[in-house]
Amino acid sequence: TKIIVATGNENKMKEIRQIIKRDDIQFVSLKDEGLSDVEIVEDGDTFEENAIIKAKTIADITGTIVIADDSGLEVDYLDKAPGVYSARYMGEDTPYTVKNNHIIELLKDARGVERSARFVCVIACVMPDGNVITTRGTIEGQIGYEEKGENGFGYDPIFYLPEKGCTTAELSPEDKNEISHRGRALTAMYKKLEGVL
Ligand code: ITT
Repeated sequence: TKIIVATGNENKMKEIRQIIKRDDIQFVSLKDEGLSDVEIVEDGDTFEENAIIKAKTIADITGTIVIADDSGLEVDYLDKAPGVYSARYMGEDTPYTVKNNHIIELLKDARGVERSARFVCVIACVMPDGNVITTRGTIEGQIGYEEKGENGFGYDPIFYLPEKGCTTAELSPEDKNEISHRGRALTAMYKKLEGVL
């Protein structure tokens, strides 16, 4: 079964392929399908809304199974910002090291549990008959005091896991996928689809 992933984010694509490793499922990207130029208006207020918008926009064109991932970082001290605006925070083209150090600076007076944060991932799936399913996964952590680690992408270098004593950027891809918001949301989606694919 071919499943189109309505994303332009190569890092997500890589993780999705690592999380669900099955010979009978091929995840293809918008780029693979020549659909990179399709305009997707991500104007929802929630991860669920945006994931559905992305998957539906592509499914309306292809009529095939499409999934989308809408995700982000919620920092409690910042009233859950950047949240659904995680990709656009400080501008889409601002390097992540700048965004990460800005968040560290905003939290300079926060200590311990005041630094709590979570990654959220919602996977939406649109079936050829128009049926829509969503699943959500989260991982709880804290904002670190400095960037650490070279793995992962985006906010991973500042997402510290107290119980592991490291950031998600210091975990191997396998270890991150095992516990991550994306790993959890996508595994839950796979379980829902297993019967119908
Ligand atoms: P698509 O909409 O094309 O899928 P995007 O990068 O714009 O790609 P989102 O709107 O869902 O995707 O934004 C998610 C952002 O949240 C992403 O760009 C990262 O900055 C951050 N993020 C999500 N998952 C993450 C992870 O596992 N590690 C680090 N940062 C993550």
